[in-house]
Amino acid sequence: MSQTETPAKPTTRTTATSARPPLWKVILLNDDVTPREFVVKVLRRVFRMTEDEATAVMLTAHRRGACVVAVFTREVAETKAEQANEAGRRAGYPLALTTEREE
Ligand code: TYC
Repeated sequence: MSQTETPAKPTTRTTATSARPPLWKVILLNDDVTPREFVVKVLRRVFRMTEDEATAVMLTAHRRGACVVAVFTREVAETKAEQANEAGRRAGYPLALTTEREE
């Protein structure tokens, strides 16, 4: 390239115009009724967590009122939240998980 030529513009974008789908948080809400062990069991089954991971998430929700369990694409987040809610319903507990779009 000669001294007078302008270099080609870089083609790599640094800002996200993103082909990635938005992510959705699954949020576990505390309640006064659902037994701790039941919450842990459901988290382990639905979110494939270890005992320690599930216990940590359960305790955070218990102490702070809510805890982000994980993030997924919208459909996966909604399916998992519903599976956990359904498990609570079937057992007669008010276990509640919601989903929220990530910023
Ligand atoms: N607070 C419940 C109890 O004391 C346990 C619990 C924890 C319930 C987290 C829901 O998301 C929850 N038995």
